[in-house]
Amino acid sequence: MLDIANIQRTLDTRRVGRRIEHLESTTSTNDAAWAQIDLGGADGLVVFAEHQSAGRGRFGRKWESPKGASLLCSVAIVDTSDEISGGELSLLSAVAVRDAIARCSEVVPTIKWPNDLLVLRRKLGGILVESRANGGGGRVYVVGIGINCLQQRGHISPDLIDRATSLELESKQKIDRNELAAAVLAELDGWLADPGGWTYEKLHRDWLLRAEPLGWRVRLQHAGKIHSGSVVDIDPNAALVVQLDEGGIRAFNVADTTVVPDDPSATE
Ligand code: BT5
Repeated sequence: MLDIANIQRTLDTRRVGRRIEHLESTTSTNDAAWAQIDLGGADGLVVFAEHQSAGRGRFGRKWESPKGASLLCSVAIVDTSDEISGGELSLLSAVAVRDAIARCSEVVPTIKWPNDLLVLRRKLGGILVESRANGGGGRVYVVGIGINCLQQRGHISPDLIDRATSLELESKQKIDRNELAAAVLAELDGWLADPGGWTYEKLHRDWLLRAEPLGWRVRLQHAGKIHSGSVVDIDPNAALVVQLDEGGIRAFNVADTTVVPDDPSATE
């Protein structure tokens, strides 16, 4: 079990982690965060869980997590005055989680668009950003983060075994989930406590430095069609900007695009 008192003791954040909830089991930490948002006053709320019965990824995909082995967490951000865009939140979440992992372990994951954390092409973690309009103006976001921590090979389901990994499998050091949890919150807070304190240019540069190098070949499914090309940039909506083989440059949005693996054993 995570030790929330221990996490709170080491935490020196201004926004993220103002309130922390810890559940032994839930359907999804994102659901638990949305339920709190409906009650009000949830900006900066963090929900951790040891187990999810219906953990989700993008487009209704499943997120697997054997009990107690992952870091499962959702952060609520109530942005009443549009200080931050959904695209920026998506980009900074990936940068923050990648930096937290690099800070607490000898593992340095690469960001794969839109929000995967990979180690040598195997998925170590994923991030799901959900949002709604806020009744009083602006938007509300839930940033759901799943990081595989203590999984041994036997904990990973057979269809994921060749494309998923964990910190335990990638590192000789012992993994301290409390330290990682505190680092994730601190890194997120570094961006979110003062959204006016950094520019999109900085975020863009930081994301590109941590992501797969530009020029990577990609196949994307969008509006029922497959497009292939080379990645040339990321834009402020966190859309992937691709030089298409069919000609032209086009931005593909996170919300309606999936990456189609060339190799069926690769990550989605
Ligand atoms: C993601 O979706 O990668 C976002 C995952 C976010 C999970 C967190 S856990 C806390 C919070 N509460 C939730 O309910 N969700 C968030 P996507 O890009 O759609 O990737 C999903 C795909 O990753 C699946 O279809 C599998 O192929 C693969 N997958 C599932 N579980 C995995 C795991 N534990 N490790 C690596 N890959 C996994």
